[in-house]
Amino acid sequence: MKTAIVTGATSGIGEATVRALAGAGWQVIATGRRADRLAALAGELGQGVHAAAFDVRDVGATRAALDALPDRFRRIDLLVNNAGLALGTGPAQSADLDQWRTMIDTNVTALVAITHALLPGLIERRGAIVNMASVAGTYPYPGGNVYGATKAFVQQFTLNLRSDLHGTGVRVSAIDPGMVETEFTLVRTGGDAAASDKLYGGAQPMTAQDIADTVLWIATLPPHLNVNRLEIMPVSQSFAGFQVARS
Ligand code: NDP
Ligand code: 8X3
Repeated sequence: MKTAIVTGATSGIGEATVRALAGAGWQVIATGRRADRLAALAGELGQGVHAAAFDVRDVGATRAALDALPDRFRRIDLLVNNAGLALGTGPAQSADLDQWRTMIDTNVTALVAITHALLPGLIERRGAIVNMASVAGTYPYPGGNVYGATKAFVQQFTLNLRSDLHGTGVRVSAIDPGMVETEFTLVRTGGDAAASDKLYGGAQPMTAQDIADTVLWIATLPPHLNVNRLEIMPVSQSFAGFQVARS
C-alpha cells in the first residue's frame, strides 16, 4: 500500500486530497495546525489516515512530527505540498511586512524544508512530489504582490527539482489552480465572510474536490509520465487586460 503526506489538510484542497487518496486506497498522513480537525478527519476515514498536527513554519516541529510517525506510515511515496495562504488584498505600498513574512515562511521556506527532509526517502522509493502553486504565480494582479511571488517560486522550484532529480525516477509536478472555493479568501481577508461569499458568489468556482481529483490523477499516472505543470481554472474565470495610468 502506498503512503502519502498532505500538508494543509485541515480544510479546502488538502482535506479533499486526503479524502481522495484515502478513497483510492492510499495511506495518508494528514497535517496542519488545527489538531481537532485532523483528529476528526482521521476518526472519520479510519486506520489508513494518520493525523500529525504541526506548524510547517517550525522546522523543528516538522522534523519531530516526521520522526514520530508510526512505523507503517514512515515509507512515504508521495508528498503533496499544499499548505499555504495569502494574506491581504491591498497594494504593496500599504502591505503589512509581517503578513509578507508569513506568506514567505509558509509558502516558500516551509515547503522547501519539508521537501528537503523527505527527498532521500522519495528517491529511494521512486516517489512523487505534487506542489500546489497557483495562477497567481504566472499572472500578476493588483494586490497579488508577495502571494503571487511565492507561487512563482513554487512553480520554478518544481521545475528545478525535476532537473536535479533527473534519472532518479522521482516525479515532480506543480498544479496552478485558479479560483477554488475554500477557506482561502476567509484567511486572506482576516475572516471577512461577506468578502469571501462575494468573490465566489455566482461564479461557479472550482471545488476543492476538483483539485483533489487532479492530484490523484497525477499521482496515479503510469510511472513513465510526469506532469510538469498543470494550470486549471473554472470556465467562469479568464484574463483581464493591462492597466494604463493617464496623466
Ligand atoms: P484553505 O485555507 O482552505 O487551506 C489552507 C491549508 O493550509 C489549511 O489546512 C491550513 O491549516 C494550512 N496551513 C496554512 N498555514 C499553515 C501552517 N503555518 N502550518 C501548517 N499548515 C498551514 O485554502 P486552500 O485549500 O484553498 O489552499 C491550499 C493551497 O492551495 C494553498 O497553498 C493555496 O495557496 C493554494 N491555492 C488556492 C487557491 C484557491 O483559490 N483557493 C488557488 C490556487 C492555489 P491550518 O490553518 O489548520 O494550519
Ligand atoms: C489563489 C488564486 O487568483 O486568488 O492562488 O490569487 S488567486
